[in-house]
Amino acid sequence: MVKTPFSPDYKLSKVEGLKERSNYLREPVASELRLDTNSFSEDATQILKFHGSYQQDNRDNRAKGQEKDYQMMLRTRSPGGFIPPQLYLTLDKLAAAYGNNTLRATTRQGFQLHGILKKNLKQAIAAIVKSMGSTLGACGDINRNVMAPPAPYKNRPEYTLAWEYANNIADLLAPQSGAYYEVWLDGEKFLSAEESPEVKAARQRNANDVNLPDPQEPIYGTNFMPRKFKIAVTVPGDNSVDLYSQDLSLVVITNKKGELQGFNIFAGGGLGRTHNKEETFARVADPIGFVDKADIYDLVKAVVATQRDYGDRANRRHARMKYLLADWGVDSFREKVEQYLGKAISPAKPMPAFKYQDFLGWNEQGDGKLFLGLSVENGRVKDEGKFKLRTALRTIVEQFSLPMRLTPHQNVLFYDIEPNDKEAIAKIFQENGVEIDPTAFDPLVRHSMACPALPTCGLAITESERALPGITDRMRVLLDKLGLTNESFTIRMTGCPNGCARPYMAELGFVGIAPDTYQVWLGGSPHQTRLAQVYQERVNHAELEIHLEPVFAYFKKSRRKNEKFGDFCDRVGMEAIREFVTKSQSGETTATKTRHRVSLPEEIYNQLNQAAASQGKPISHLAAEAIVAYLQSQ
Ligand code: SRM
Ligand code: SF4
Repeated sequence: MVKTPFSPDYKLSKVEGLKERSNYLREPVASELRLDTNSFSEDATQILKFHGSYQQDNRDNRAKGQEKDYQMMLRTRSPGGFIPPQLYLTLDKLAAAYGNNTLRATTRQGFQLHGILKKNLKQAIAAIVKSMGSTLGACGDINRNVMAPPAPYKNRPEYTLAWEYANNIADLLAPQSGAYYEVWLDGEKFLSAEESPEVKAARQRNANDVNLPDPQEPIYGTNFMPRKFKIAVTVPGDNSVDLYSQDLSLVVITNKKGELQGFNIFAGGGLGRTHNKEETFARVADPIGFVDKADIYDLVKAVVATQRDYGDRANRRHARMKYLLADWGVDSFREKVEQYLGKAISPAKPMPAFKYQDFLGWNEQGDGKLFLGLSVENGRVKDEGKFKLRTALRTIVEQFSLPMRLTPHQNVLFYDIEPNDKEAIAKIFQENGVEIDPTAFDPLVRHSMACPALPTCGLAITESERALPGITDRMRVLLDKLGLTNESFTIRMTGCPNGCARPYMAELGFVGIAPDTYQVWLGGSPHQTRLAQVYQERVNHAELEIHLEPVFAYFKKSRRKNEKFGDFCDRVGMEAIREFVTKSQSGETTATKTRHRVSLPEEIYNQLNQAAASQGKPISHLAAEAIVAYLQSQ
């Protein structure tokens, strides 16, 4: 039984009962899997999540009076985004045999397969496990995929340490009961790698009530966590993992010789919100302090135990750990963690400022070999017309047996590449119509992310992945029109307020709140170190330009030298932006005054058009320049 925190009449949510009765995540999944049905019951779908699968239906195929087109999504648990070559080839085969012919790199460094029928789920999961992969704990009220910077710098020990600890923490917090292997592999246990003895000992170590009296699941007990729980490990200065959005972030601290000293700790980030429910909010993590390397697993357990025992198990909308920090304050939270840890947490060690990194293009990895970071638009690995990304990745893995790291920005990185193979690899991409030079992309596309939303996500209110490419194009047209041609910023879009593509950390965020309608967020930092703010509550998809052109015009007019768009919006604030926009829409500023049409003879129009094209300017700009020059010369 879980401890019930706040009041004697504490009423557990329904999911708590399902977890408790599931016999450590076995039922009703195991029984329903044997039934000849197209779908799982609602109770089974809740437990199925812990096994790394969501029941979905293709929302494009919904028709009144007909059964939904049920299909399963599968998500890998891939600490630090590691995908060994044999696993990649298996995922690729599964996408073709059982899925929708695509793979999708996620914002937490996993791969998702969509479109798997219930009858094929067991074969699919078994194949993943037999190829050194896993889906266990990729979803559900449990520790999720542990993130780490994907860069394989072999000459920078802090990067190697981040991978090692991401892996070990994933092992430490993996479910122990064996249910997963019973359900999907008929009890056969395949492990990708032996767990480190240090991790095993840390799991069993029990001081200060940190473990539960539960021999099967000493850390989680029968009820697991109150809600999903997310951890990242990173290195000083590297914010590729979006560390402020995690429940718990650890930053590797080394000495000058590159030897591990311990970790700076951040806690209490989380982005999920519910529309019109003020009590739900996005929150950035707070710095908690520094913990010596010898205590790091105990610290992780202490934070997990704090959330396990005090997180809200009655109201799932208030159940993420960020609400404990918000309700208690950082100091009380730290004190509670210290009680479980049995010692004080030291003040944090100094660190450089965190920066956004995406590691794209060809890079040296520090041991004579190379790595290649590849931009994958919205993470979707597919073949479409002449663009054959899936074929290219498969061919490269087959020929060169390269390991892969998925990045937190839905991109793919190959590493351990022999310099002699560089040309052959580049040729495979070229033959399959895939651009690998990151500077060849519009940086707006390179730095954008969208969640899947429609048609697979059951919670989607608007389009996201299918809408964002058109919207980044429209933003580029606007910027060009205003003479901001070289400007770029992070754009992130989600089909609902849950925030799966972390839009609240972006410089420009679009969050679906009603059909075809987005909330627009501005002012996140270019390095994802602060939250954005709501600029407009509801903007129809077709009217984004009306609300954004004046903001870009204001930015152009009033930015400081080299100031980035997100920093500008944050500095001037939403009120000033809205005021400027209102004035400009009513014609009071020069930025976007009402424009008048002027007719031109066709020949002159054609000449102007050609001149505009050759100068790379919008025709209206060139015409305005010419007329202003003429009038001034009079
Ligand atoms: Fe997410 C639920 C997709 C990262 C916050 N997320 C979902 C579901 C499973 C919908 C559902 O519950 O039925 C989505 C499946 C869509 C589909 O068709 O595949 C979904 N989330 C994703 C992915 C695939 C988005 C992507 O573009 O890559 C990401 C998978 C990551 C992974 O490999 O584990 C994904 N989700 C995130 C993140 C970002 C992160 O973790 O860094 C967040 C915000 C951070 C956070 O958790 O605070 C996020 N997803 C949510 C939430 C809101 C949680 C909350 O605290 O309120 C939900 C809904 C829920 O849990 O009730 C959700
Ligand atoms: Fe689905 Fe919403 Fe997440 Fe997008 S943000 S994948 S719409 S839950």
